[in-house]
Amino acid sequence: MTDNAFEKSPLTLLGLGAMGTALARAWLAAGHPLTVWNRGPGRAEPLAAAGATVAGTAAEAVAASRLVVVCLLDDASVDETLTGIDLAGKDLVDLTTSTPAQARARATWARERGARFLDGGIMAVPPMIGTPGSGAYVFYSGSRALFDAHRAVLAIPAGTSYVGEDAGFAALHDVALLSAMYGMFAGVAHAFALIRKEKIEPTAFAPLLADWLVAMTPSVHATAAQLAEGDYTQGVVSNLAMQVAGSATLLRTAEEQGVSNELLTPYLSLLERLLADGRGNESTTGAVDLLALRAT
Ligand code: FVH
Repeated sequence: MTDNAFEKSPLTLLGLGAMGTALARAWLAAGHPLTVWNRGPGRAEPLAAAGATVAGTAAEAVAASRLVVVCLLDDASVDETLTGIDLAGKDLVDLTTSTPAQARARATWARERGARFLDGGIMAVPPMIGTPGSGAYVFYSGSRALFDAHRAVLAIPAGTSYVGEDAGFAALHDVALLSAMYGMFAGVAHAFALIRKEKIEPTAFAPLLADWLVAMTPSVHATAAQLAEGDYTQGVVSNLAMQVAGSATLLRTAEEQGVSNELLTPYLSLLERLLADGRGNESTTGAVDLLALRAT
């Protein structure tokens, strides 16, 4: 299935929440015939006015197109919506946030019903969808054939990044990036808490903090290189022994400022364990292995 200047490929979208509506608007704006369905009433009307065909049931919506995109609240709602619907011959793209295991199970479930399956992890918020230059993209994993067949239409709302045939990989990449983001949010919360009671304007402090975080991002690549080499002493600038010694100042400053250390201590205690293990000349990369060991 390919796009050309005269005939845009049709598709179906199930789920018209904030994200589903943004996706729908992007496809409609690009001229793709779009059939939509939403569980509750009201959300489809503005899209009908923009040219969408509104299906009365999920089954009707699925029957309308070969390419069926699902963007619902969670995997349970996908199950509730699609159970009992004929999916034979369909290309099912699930943009609902799920865990890797849920995505793999959904891929098997779809294959058993005669459908090709692609899972997606959306790296964007709704206003970024269909907005050129916003940086929005979607991780995809699962059927490479499905991805190749519909690549052009999938690329309309956001960029695409195919990360492998393993249907769980899109969710895994999505969650890994989101988890790192929450680590950053935690650090930002701690930093603002430290200055909270002082005569320091948060808005004056913000650019200093943002610039510092940007300056530190090359450490992501340094960590990756050390993990790939298996040598955590390679290119170390600030070794673990120095960092653990310095962390006492971080903890004490928080106490002086009346700030809880509850966000900081879990990470610092991993570094202390590495130091106790005689790894003071390494970088902080060993924390990755401590976390991964804990999970097994
Ligand atoms: N919005 C965001 O910022 C994030 C960005 C990253 C990706 N997420 C994920 O996208 C999925 C959809 O998110 P959303 O923003 O569209 O979510 P809502 O606005 O809350 O809409 C939820 C839709 O799901 C429908 N729904 C809920 N439960 C059921 C069910 N049991 N059966 C059928 N449909 C169901 C709901 O329908 P209704 O309440 O209007 O009837 C909405 O269409 C999500 O996985 C995010 O994690 C968004």
